[in-house]
Amino acid sequence: MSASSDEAPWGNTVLVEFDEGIAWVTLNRPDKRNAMNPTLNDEMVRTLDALEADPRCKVLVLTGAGESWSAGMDLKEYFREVDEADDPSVQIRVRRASAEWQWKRLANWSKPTIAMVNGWCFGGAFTPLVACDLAISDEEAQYGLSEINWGIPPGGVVTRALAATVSQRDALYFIMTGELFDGRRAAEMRLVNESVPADRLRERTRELALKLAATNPVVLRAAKVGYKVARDMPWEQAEDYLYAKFEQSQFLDRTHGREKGMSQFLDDKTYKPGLSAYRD
Ligand code: ACO
Ligand code: V55
Repeated sequence: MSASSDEAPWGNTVLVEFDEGIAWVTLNRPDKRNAMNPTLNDEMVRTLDALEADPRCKVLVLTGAGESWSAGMDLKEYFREVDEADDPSVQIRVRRASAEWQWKRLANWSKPTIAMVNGWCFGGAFTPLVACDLAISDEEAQYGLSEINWGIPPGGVVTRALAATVSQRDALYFIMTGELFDGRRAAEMRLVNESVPADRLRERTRELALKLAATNPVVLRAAKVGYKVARDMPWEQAEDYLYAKFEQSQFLDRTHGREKGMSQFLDDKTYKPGLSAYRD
């Protein structure tokens, strides 16, 4: 594993390690339980932009340093200090950086993304959680839509993200009570794909990440972006758009995976997807 270099665009609040095509991106304010302050938000914007162009990153895993994934928005630096500044332009700038990485860039990122939830996940942290394509949680991780306890309704797109993943019953229950729930419950309500014991978290996430890292990146991008964009479209438009994606990926795939796959099955008879779907 190679650690971040000195000239890296990420700074102290974000760590990046490269490992066989996986970029392990760690929110790194463990003393503040990885609460997201304006500095971290700025560094995450730069990190995502840098990794998008970095061939060492084929898949991104987002995790947290220490015992927390993220304690949500930094109550002091993101809320109180911005209120005290009493300057709309500060609020606009700070909110923009937050949205830019937590969902605008992350949700439509060109490479696969996995949230590896290793501990606390509160409030604003639900946005990057849902923006990641897939999520694996520690069974014991604790989740909370704690806003109600702070005298604020969930803001940003927290509630919108929740509506894209869990049922209305679960969403409203946890939004309105602020009660905590664990990783098992998060998996049950499909907020995350699965939950595993803490000692298996990294291994299971790595296994999934390596599978994605070995998949044709052009086709993977068309498939995931296609899903995310088409799910909000009328059917007629979705069909036309998905065919456009279909042809676009054929055009962009310099490895000609589609033609090769068909030829291996139809002509050479060397490949049966049902038996060896992920072989070259
Ligand atoms: N914003 C700012 N600082 C935070 C945050 C936060 N969201 N979460 C933790 N911290 C800071 C604490 O103030 C403390 O700082 P200090 O050492 O300078 O006093 C430090 O992180 C450690 O926090 P503790 O509470 O001492 O850690 P503990 O392990 O006992 O508890 C826990 C961790 C449960 C995460 C607790 O800190 C907590 O409840 N945090 C708030 C979580 C929350 O509700 N976030 C949602 C905010 S609203 C939103 O995101 C929109
Ligand atoms: C929240 C998150 C925000 C915000 C206001 O509920 C509230 C959390 C990510 O931005 O601007």
